[in-house]
Amino acid sequence: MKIAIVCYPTFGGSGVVATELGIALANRGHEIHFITYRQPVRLELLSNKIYFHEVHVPEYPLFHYQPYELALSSKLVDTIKLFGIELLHVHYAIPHAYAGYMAKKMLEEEGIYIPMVTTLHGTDITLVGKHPFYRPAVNFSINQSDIVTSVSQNLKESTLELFDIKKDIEVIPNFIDKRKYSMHFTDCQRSLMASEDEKIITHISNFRKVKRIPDVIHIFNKIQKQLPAKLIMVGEGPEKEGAERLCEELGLANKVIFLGNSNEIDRILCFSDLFLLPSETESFGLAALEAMINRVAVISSNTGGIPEVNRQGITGYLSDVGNINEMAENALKILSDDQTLELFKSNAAKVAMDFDILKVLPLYEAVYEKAFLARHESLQQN
Ligand code: GMT
Repeated sequence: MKIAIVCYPTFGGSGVVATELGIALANRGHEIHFITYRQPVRLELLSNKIYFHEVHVPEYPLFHYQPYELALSSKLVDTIKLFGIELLHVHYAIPHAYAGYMAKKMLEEEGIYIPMVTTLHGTDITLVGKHPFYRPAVNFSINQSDIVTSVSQNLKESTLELFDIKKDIEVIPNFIDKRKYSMHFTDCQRSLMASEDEKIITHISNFRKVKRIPDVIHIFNKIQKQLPAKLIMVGEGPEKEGAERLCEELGLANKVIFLGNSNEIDRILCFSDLFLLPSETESFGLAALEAMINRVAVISSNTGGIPEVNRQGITGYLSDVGNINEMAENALKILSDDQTLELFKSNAAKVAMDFDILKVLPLYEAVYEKAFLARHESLQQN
């Protein structure tokens, strides 16, 4: 099938999922067209089945806000016509489902009917989308999608609670491709980051408020008082500067390493023992799953869709948001004895395999097939 994928090209989870999905679909023989404002960070264009089409938004001084949705929907119309694209898959409702709907309508005027699948990722619903300024448009474009999917059961329930949705929402969880990780290297080079007796604790995110970065630091502070440890902080975002300051204040500067954004998170996770994800909310927690497949135990909050990924007492522990004392205690339970740590690490890798791409990809393919057939049936009826 010829499929256009619209996503954010940045380091956020939704863009990563969309990109990895596109690459995997191309490996299965589909022709994939990524349409976004920059080449997605995890996309390497070394396949004749993968195309990237950049959306340009020319600056015009009259506009206080440059109209990205308009440029995106025009680009969709042109690309869909030029390449004979058969299905549109938009990741993240804002503004992608809205722009996709406009493109569909413009194409219909020309007798081209294209089904649209919308995948909800989390903040498009729970943080941004529900705001009264956006809600009517988000509600409308979700209902206008031919098929709607969400990345967790919890996100499906939140969407039904927060919006007036008339469509069924299919849950298709996020996924990982173990083969990608195990192919790269065998030597984790742990010694680059810590001495032999130190445990390595990692956090990866876009450093926004919702990630509760100060909690990460405070949990680590409590852990390192009990056993030698290093904290590796990966990512960039508005909370990073404050986090660096907090580390200084707590006297942790030489125990916390800020690495910035990285394309090598598998390399970092490879030498990590524990992953911290104390988020305020998280529709799924892809970063935790990526940690787990790399044999890293997870200490997280019990919010949103995280319990669908991190299993209490098996792959790690979950606590109420903000309960940093319990999170630190649980971290110490896992870290203080090698046998226990090894058990949690191997459990994490085992449970992560429930989300293997080979299990999840056919679910998306089935959805595409369904959307395609439904579109054709409705055309025949009219
Ligand atoms: O919060 C982020 O890290 C970015 C955000 C995004 O939209 O890219 O992530 C959301 O989508 C990810 C992929 O489906 C999920 O794993 C994250 O849990 C979700 N973030 C939130 O719900 C806060």
